[in-house]
Amino acid sequence: MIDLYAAGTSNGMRARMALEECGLPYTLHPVALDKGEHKSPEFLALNPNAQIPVIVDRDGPGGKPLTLSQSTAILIYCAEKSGKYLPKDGAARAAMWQALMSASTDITPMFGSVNAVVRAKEPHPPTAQMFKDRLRQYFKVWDERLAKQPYAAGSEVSIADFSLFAGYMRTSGALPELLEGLPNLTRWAKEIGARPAMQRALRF
Ligand SMILES: N[C@@H](CCC(=O)N[C@@H](CS)C(=O)NCC(=O)O)C(=O)O
Repeated sequence: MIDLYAAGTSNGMRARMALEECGLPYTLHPVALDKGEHKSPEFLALNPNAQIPVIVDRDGPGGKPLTLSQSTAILIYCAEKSGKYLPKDGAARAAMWQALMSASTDITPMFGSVNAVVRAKEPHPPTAQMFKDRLRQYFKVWDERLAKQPYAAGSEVSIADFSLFAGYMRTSGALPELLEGLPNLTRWAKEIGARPAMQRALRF
């Protein structure tokens, strides 16, 4: 059994998507960020960075408990543990790492940067616009890629799709204008979002 400590942010969703899609049994422990629950001594013992998500796998490698933070590390851990959503072929796997890194390290942090600037005590519109333009550009490239292939990393669903979908979902809620006029990305998002495991993962 795995314990998941998370909230409904893109990083929290990414970890829950990993568990749901990989079919690993888990218990969700919601962490109320607005109440500062991620700064409690109990939570800091799990992640001294005071950030969700965290998982504790009581049956980790070698049968020992394992505590893991970083949503993309959790995604990879669940895929390896279940043997799912990691392409076997070397070239397909390399394409998957590239897609995964783009989704996890370009999209989500850029979304976070826009939010941070917009919500700052002294908002700075030109900086916010710069980050928004960058995020839009990333999604445009994704749209072009998805015109040529059905899934984020090629012809099969992989953990890159789950990572990208987490960023897509948060953007569609907060900055929907950045996703307008991107038909291939929209087609892909409809398909990935209709997966039953994805629907369960989004219910925070
Ligand atoms: N790189 C980390 C980022 C984790 C992160 O930024 N978590 C945010 C929520 S999305 C958080 O816990 N923020 C609370 C805070 O920083 O005070 C990951 O992918 O898990």
